[in-house]
Amino acid sequence: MDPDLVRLSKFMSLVLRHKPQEIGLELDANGWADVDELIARANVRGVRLNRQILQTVVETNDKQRFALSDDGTRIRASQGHSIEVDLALAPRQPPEILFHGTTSRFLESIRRQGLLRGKRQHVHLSPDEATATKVGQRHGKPVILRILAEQMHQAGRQFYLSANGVWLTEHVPCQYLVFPAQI
Ligand code: HQG
Repeated sequence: MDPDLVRLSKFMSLVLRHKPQEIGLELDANGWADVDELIARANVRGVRLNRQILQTVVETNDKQRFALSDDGTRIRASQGHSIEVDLALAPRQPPEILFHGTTSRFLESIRRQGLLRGKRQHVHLSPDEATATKVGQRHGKPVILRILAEQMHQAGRQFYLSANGVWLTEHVPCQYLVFPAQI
């Protein structure tokens, strides 16, 4: 991704996932912001954004982090929020196994408490090992955990699939985690 677009993606992640108040933006209950308002408020803060650039950020984003409403007037982050929003995702049957990329310094705590959502609204799970590896690499040398998702689901725990392919759940208790053998 072009460095200017990466910078804008980070800015948009900040205001659409974590701190809309930083630019005086309001999100609705489902996490949507008005596109014209976002552009105007960004420009007041010196962030050069217009309709066309925003469209390019949405379309070229490496993880498809943002979604526009069908009529193109609203935008939201597809996942990753720390503020309370209701993405109104329908519960979905997960595949048998999902993956979570993390790093070794978190393992002791994960063994005790399972996967916690921390500041975010959900625990984020990946559909394949390659994606989980990239997620884990953000924290250090990646360690990939397997999640017995189908068993969790059968036990009544809900899963959601974000618009950009990230599986979301509230908490993964230890009994559904499989740690790599060498650790
Ligand atoms: C760890 C990126 C100690 C967890 C990615 C992770 C993802 C625990 C870290 C999205 C724990 C949280 C989210 C426990 C979990 N004790 N540590 N009990 N349970 N952890 O960044 O999943 O680029 O909040 O393993 O692609 O790494 O932002 O979550 O290492 O989809 O779009 O606590 O962020 O997307 O870290 O990543 P994060 P994550 P974006």
